[in-house]
Amino acid sequence: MLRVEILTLFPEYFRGPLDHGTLRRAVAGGQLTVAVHNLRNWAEGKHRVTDDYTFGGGTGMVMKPEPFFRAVADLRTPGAYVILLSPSGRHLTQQRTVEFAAHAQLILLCGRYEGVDERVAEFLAHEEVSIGDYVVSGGELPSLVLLDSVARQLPGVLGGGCSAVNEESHSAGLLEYPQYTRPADYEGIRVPDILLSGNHQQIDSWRRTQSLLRTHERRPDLLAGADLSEAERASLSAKSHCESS
Ligand code: 9D3
Repeated sequence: MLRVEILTLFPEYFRGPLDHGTLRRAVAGGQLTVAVHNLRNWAEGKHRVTDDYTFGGGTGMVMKPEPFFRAVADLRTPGAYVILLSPSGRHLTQQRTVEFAAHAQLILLCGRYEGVDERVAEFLAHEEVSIGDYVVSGGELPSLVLLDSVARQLPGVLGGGCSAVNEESHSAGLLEYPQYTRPADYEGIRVPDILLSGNHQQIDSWRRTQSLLRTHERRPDLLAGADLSEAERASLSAKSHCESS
């Protein structure tokens, strides 16, 4: 059982995603509990202000540290792992979601405005996580991306054919091969003949080749860490020579 606390100024934002698909199933199945908390509950004063001007000058507001520190102090249990969603964090990877899923409690801190007082990152969060090199308006969507991905790793959440363990090892670190379903001919656009042949050895070989070519073309960065045979490496390396000359 994983327990997740989300700290945000927009708790209503989370209703839809938590009520559908993987996350709803994980909660209903008892593998996950999620509590969304309004950070304003830990803000002080009549107006419960959570942001302030930035020391040193500059445009935009920064989120104050105290509400985060007080909220985490109230919500943490002994196994707590605190993550600040931040554009300055290390990128989320499948490997990291597997590791996050092994904790007893995750506390996800969502920032708004131009950012969060650095002391939250340095002294409260165990780490900062980004979902990629593009700007979104706050930590809410990133925290849902992380949470959905982590929930898929919890034992018993996925069920069916493809277990979480297989999700990475299946593709051996390569992009997936193209998939098709009926009709075999849509307005003259045909599914590759080989997939209709019933020859499973040839189908497997075609799929492997498609994965390799796609990865080579779209994500060559993945090839270094992928599980390739000597022959496959040689074949792609020959291909690279042709392209560059
Ligand atoms: C990097 C842009 N910042 C300097 C101009 C300002 C800023 C914009 C948007 C600071 C924070 C945000 C809100 N984004 C997040 O909190 C965030 C995020 C993201 O924007 N992209 C990828 N991953 C993440 S995780 C949290």
